[in-house]
Amino acid sequence: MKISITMVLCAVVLSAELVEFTSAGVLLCNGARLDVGTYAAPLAVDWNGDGKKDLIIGQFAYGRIRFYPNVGTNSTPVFNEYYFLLDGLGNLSVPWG
Ligand SMILES: [Ca+2]
Repeated sequence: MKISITMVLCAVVLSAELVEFTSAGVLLCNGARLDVGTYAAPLAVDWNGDGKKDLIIGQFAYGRIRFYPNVGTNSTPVFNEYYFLLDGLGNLSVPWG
């Protein structure tokens, strides 16, 4: 169930030519492998307001939410690193397990 939902989200927000989600938790982005963990739930959105779509990814372990800033462009996205999103109490998380 989680994999199906993840694949739908990815297909809706990203071009299949740019990013491809695999069942092993690996995003292929312009030929680069991005390990986002199993049962990840990616969403592309301009999170930091710079006009380029970033990745927000809910990870299975501990329900933490990763923010991958796009340091490329919208047509050639590049995601080099991620940060965990925080709220006032610590790591922002969603139910997991
Ligand atoms: Ca952005």
